Amino acid sequence: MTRALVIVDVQNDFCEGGNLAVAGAGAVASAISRHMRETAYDLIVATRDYHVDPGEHFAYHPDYLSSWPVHCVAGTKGSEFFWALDVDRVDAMFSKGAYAAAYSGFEATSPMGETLGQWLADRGVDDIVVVGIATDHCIAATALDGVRLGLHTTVRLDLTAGVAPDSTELAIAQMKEAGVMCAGQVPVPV
Ligand code: VGL
Repeated sequence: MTRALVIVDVQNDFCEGGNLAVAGAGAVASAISRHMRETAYDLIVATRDYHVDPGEHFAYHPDYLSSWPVHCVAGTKGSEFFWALDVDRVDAMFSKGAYAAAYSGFEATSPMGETLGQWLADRGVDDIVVVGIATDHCIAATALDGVRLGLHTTVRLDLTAGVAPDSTELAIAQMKEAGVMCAGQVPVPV
């Protein structure tokens, strides 16, 4: 098996102090960096939400389900990776969401224009471990696409943070139903 770690959206705006902060996200960033030091992966990739004008994905009165406060605008501090994420270990970076909502990391493309799925396939990756933010949105969408693409897909719940408990629980049930391996426990933010 060729195994890749897929780090989803560990960006300033999703961490404490950001425009769409998810409780516990900063601690998850540190835990992912520790995990990278302790675990051997063939490849490590990171995705980022990178919005220019994503239409109704942004709203002044967001519902926090399908519309959100302005976040991860391309070129702003909020779109940068959170400081505690050790980006030196990342082999390739993929951006998504310029002109429309894009929850799945598989909608993201490299600076060369390759999709994440193509990039992984070209390198023979058949096993992915998905970590990052947010469990109930971008993690779930990425893991479900991983299974659809025929990849052995694991989510390390202990290396994720969710927007809300109910939608996180629902997302975990949907992922398990689809054949995603869900390992570890959802962290309880302090
Ligand atoms: C995300 C809400 C809006 C995520 C992105 O990364 O899970 N959540 N945009």
